Amino acid sequence: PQIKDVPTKPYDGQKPGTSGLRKRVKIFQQEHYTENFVQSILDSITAKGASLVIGGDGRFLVKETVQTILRIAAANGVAKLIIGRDGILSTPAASNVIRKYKADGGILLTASHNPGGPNNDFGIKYNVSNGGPAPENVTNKIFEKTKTISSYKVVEGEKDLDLNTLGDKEFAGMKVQIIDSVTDYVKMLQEIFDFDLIKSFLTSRAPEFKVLFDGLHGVTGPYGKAILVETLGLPASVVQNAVPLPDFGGGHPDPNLTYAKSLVDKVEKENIQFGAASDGDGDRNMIYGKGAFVTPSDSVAIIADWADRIPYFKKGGVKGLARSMPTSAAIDLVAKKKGVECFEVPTGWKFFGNLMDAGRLSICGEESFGTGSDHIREKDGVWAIVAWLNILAAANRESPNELIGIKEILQKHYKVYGRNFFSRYDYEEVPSEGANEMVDALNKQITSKSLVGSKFASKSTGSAFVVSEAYNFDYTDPIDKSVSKNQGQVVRFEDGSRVVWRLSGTGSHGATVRMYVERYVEPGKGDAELFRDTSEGLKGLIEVALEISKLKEYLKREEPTVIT
Ligand code: VG1
Ligand code: CO
Repeated sequence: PQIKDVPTKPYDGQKPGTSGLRKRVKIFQQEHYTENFVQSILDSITAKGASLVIGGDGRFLVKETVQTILRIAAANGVAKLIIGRDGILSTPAASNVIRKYKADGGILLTASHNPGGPNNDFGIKYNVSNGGPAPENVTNKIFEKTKTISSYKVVEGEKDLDLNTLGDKEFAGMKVQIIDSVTDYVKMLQEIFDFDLIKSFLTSRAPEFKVLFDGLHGVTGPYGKAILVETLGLPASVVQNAVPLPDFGGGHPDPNLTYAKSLVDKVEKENIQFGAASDGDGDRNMIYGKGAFVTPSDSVAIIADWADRIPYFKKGGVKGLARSMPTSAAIDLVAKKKGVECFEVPTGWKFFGNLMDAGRLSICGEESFGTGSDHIREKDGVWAIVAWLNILAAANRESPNELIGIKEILQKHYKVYGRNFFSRYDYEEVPSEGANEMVDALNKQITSKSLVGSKFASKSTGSAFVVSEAYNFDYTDPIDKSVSKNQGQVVRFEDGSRVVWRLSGTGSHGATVRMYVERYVEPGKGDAELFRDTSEGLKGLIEVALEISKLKEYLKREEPTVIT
């Protein structure tokens, strides 16, 4: 094959964010833009002789980018590419394939839950050999390379490779294996969960206990079908929006109450006890049954609490638990009761990997609809959904005289542990200037210690909050001691409530401000307090949070874009 050095110039702004490089498709389509980034990845690892996994969420530009990667990888002496059929692998499936095939890493083509299509977003993310997102020392190296790149290598005169037929092939002297996107993943889940128990529960309770899965036209449709229909024997109608589309059918493939409305409406209308959805690349999940929404912070705490009903944890035990900093402390309470370690890491799944590799972390989650465990090194939407089915099946086996649904599990949990009311307000695509000024002002209040001891009262509820602590969250990785600074501003109050502000690291343009509010209610407060509506339970605290940050003035926004 003919290898050519193509001269190029650096592009600004190729810094990987919370989860890879995410930009508008049009940006990636600029001459040499994608090539520069791919070459910079290969220059940051030992590309020669490496085996890499390639797959994406099926969005617009994935197939073309796989062909680009084939040409650049072959020219750089990569030994083997393992590619999902048609270039498709969900993010968790890719993490599994990297681990199972002992690959050196993987390039994942996804912008996750961001909309797709020619006028929307694309993304490229590098994962390392443990199957997890590259840690900051690697992403920093990639970014440095993008700033000085002057040429990239490419093979010329090769036809596009057929990505649709499975099996071993060759491309310009490099080995290529096209694998089924779903098979290995389903096998993995079968080793983790009690599928016999789930199946017998769903079959015996079929008319009253209905299930609905919504793929939101992202990558998980075929995975959902393989599990729910082919493995668990449910009718094909339990899976909707299951065909992956390059533009996700024009939707926003993010499983929350706003964007997964197709699921929420049907669950309510048809009295469905178990509804679930996943995002564009399959790593997020939402659990939603008739009249019962599970916040992701509660979800991970409940999975941890019931873990011994899941064969994988029954066998291996639960070594430790963890959450990202803005996630509610519901899981901390479970860790305390079980007597296991609990870690608080910065936002982004890459921070869990070291703890898992060191054998100190089994189950973890983020408030952003991310839940997972050490079975792989990414959050895993379909895993979380099957975990819930496994827990519900076990709970019903233990109480055969009543039907236990999501609501009953939640209420039982609150009665034992109390409830961490939690909500996130997102202000999307606000002017960066205003966002930065708001953060600076918060930092000033933190350094001057002016907040501590101050009392803020809500005008509408009359409840008062006294600040006990205010700080900027820094993290030192307990395993490799690497330090990540400025991960968000935190204000804590004497009653245990907390507010956090952060700038998003996944947006494709403009700034996005996230404000997270949490208020804990003890189990002894009684059902009326514990089972309140989230927005009611948090009303006073949200007013106080807006007052402390002067958010409306800085961002010039009255209302958030999305509330989760
Ligand atoms: C967001 C979430 C974060 C998550 C990240 C990637 O990041 O807040 O918890 O890990 O998305 O998820 P940010 O920086 O925008 O707040 V995914 O499903 O987009 O890979
Ligand atoms: Co995602």
